[in-house]
Amino acid sequence: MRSRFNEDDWRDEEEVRARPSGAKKSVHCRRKILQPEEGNGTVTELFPNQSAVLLDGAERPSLCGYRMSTLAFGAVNRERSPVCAGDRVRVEAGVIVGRCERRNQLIRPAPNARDPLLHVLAANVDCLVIVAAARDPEFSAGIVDRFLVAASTQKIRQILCVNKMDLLGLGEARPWALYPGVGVALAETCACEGRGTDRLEDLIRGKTAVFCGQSGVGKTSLLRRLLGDESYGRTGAVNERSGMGRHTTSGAVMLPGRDKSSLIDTPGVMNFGLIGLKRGDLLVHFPELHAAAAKCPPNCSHDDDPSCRLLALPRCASYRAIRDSLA
Ligand SMILES: Nc1nc2c(ncn2[C@@H]2O[C@H](COP(=O)(O)OP(=O)(O)OP(=O)(O)O)[C@@H](O)[C@H]2O)c(=O)[nH]1
Ligand SMILES: [Mg+2]
Ligand SMILES: [Zn+2]
Repeated sequence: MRSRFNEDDWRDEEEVRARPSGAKKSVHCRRKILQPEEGNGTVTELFPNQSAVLLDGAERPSLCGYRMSTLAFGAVNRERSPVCAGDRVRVEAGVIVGRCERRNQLIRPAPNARDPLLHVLAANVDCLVIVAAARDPEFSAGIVDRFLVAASTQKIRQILCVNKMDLLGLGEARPWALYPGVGVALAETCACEGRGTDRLEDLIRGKTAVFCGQSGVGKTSLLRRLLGDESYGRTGAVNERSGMGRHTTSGAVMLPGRDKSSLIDTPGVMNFGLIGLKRGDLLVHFPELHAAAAKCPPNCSHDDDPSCRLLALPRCASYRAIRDSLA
């Protein structure tokens, strides 16, 4: 799938950020991205015209509005909301007056072509837990690899969690078994019975971890286990909106985990935008392919040359599909 965002979206934002302050006096000149040390709280969840912010040292998040005259938003970038889960912000008298520079961010492609705005799902995370299901929905290496590339480009530690292991029969193939060999930590879990979640807990101890993946793979169910909170994400047996016995997460939410970890639950997504990533810069995010390419014939395009060293490697098809989707 082709990402709708091109490099120009990214560059526009960079340019505005880089504009020396005072260069052009306008109504927007008070709007700037703050330095990390200017923040005094972390955004945990978004609501219409408000965000929940956990102020440093506070026990619980509080709802805060926005001071649009000082928030770097709208004229300065093209984001759908002024802040996102995980953002460090400056709060004064219960109002968010500024947002701090992000150390990383995960941007979701816009759901439709008419929406020109960026949707930042989460920011400032230590690890991305890509949740997939062994079955129901079927495991898709293509989706996992896109998430892995997104994490790698943002220098976020990659963890793959394959959930619903109870649905896999004994001796059945595990196409995800290759990932530990390419530097991705792997946990195999069954959120229903709580199997394998100890390993996952070890991997994210003390970290800010964002849980992403397709809808229905079990992200919220895993968080319920990791939080030790049976009620998290449940609205009772029947979903009040759909009338079905199912509850889908509608927006990102950051929750305090055990051992000083912070866990971010997100709605099911198929993809992250690989914004600003050029075709020629993709290979390095597939470390085993990158290493193999050193032995390819000179100027190998990694396409049809039978002596291409990538051909025999399991993630070659994934690499090519992502490469061909990039501008
Ligand atoms: N068999 C089995 N079912 C599971 C497991 N984990 C979760 N489920 C079921 O899968 C369904 C979806 O689980 P959720 O935790 O809501 O999935 P999600 O990834 O949060 O979904 P979205 O919020 O829509 O993105 C629910 O019916 C769960 O009971 C598991 O380990 N095994
Ligand atoms: Mg969910
Ligand atoms: Zn090659």
